[in-house]
Amino acid sequence: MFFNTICVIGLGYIGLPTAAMFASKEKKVIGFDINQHVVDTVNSGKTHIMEPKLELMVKKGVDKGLLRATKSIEPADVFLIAVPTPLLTINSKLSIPEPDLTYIKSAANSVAKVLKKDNLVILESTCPVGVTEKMSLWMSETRPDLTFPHSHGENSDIRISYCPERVLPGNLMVELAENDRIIGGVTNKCSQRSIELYKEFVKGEFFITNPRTAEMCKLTENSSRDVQIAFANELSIICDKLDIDVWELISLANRHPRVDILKPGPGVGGHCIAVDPWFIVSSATKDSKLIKTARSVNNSKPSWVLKKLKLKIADFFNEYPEKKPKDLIIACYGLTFKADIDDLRESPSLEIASKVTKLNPGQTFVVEPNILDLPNSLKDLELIKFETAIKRADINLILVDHTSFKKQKVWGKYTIDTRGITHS
Ligand code: SAJ
Repeated sequence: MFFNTICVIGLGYIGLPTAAMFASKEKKVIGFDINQHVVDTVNSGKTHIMEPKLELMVKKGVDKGLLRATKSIEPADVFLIAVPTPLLTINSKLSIPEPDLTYIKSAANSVAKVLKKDNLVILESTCPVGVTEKMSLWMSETRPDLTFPHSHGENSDIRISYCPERVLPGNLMVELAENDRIIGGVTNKCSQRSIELYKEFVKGEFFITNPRTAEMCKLTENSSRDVQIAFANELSIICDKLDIDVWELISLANRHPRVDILKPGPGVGGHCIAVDPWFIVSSATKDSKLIKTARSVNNSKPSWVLKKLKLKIADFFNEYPEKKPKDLIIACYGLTFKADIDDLRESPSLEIASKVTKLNPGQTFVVEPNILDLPNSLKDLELIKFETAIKRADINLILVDHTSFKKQKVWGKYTIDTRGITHS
């Protein structure tokens, strides 16, 4: 075995579970994060992320002295980079959001400073095509005393690979072990080393390719899902116009042996599907028409939901003319970007809920069982319990299909169900 110590850079949704998984296999793991709160939380055997089975695994690793978090990158045998790649603000000329590689660049630079001959560096962060090769170049500039695979091939001192994760939040610890992995080594030896490492806990198959294909593979998987969700969202708008129940329609169409339509919703959130397609669009703008259109279909869904809400409010006052606008109570059910998680990143429900308060002259309630406090952008709203909201609200707006919401059988006439839970 060529490795004893693994340094995981970035203890977020991918880095922390991966670090905990290696520790569960008796490996020594150093977890690096720039955030002091994250470092302290992990070192106390707790987690800052809600994910089934994660906290127990972190606690075991910390208690056994195998997992330790730190704010400085230390020498190791393997460096696994799992830092965020957000989008920069809109590029004014093209209106295409550009990827922000600052975190990857800074991680590469810090890792380079402590590199030793025979180290393996794996990039797991989602990135535009070509970044792994660039990372090898950036590191070689910081460490001219070492050789790197982009220039020295199989004889290089350092091995570098791109190995994207494909785990689903909510089922992360299971998928981390069971999913197949794409291994994009800069050379074959880089790939072989990476497989040797992941074999510690991955039960799925390994598929070797080059870094560019591996990078594009990750982007393709998420863009494919985005395009399919856009189709479902477009159908929901068309069906509404044609007075057809979209949920019934999809379930009937899906009885065809080769049709499998996804579910419409209030829009697409999370830090992957709502972001990654832009990495393709920004690299090949003219040729990514469908991918770009899917993004705009999904991005426009929150406005459509708000239009439906305005119509519902008008219907409500037609039926109850004695009610005053300031007495209207609207309840929004769910803020997370999907069901049964606590993650609010890029959630369309956040945008919708904040706009509901602006168009509602009365009170707006929010029900979100998976968070304790509302984010700053929603401080004007009131976070309340489901039972109170369902009793008091005049209009219900269902934004997330949390399991607990599905237990409610009667929602009332003035309900907008963006997730189809009242139809199941
Ligand atoms: N959504 C719909 N309708 C659907 C399915 C999803 O509106 O039928 C919405 C969800 O509500 C959510 C968004 O799409 O707002 C994304 O949710 P998701 O469950 O499709 O995906 P994520 O973001 O939780 O995880 C995705 C996964 N990618 C694919 O399924 C191709 C996961 O495997 C990746 O590892 C992850 O992105 C990532 O980290 O890239």
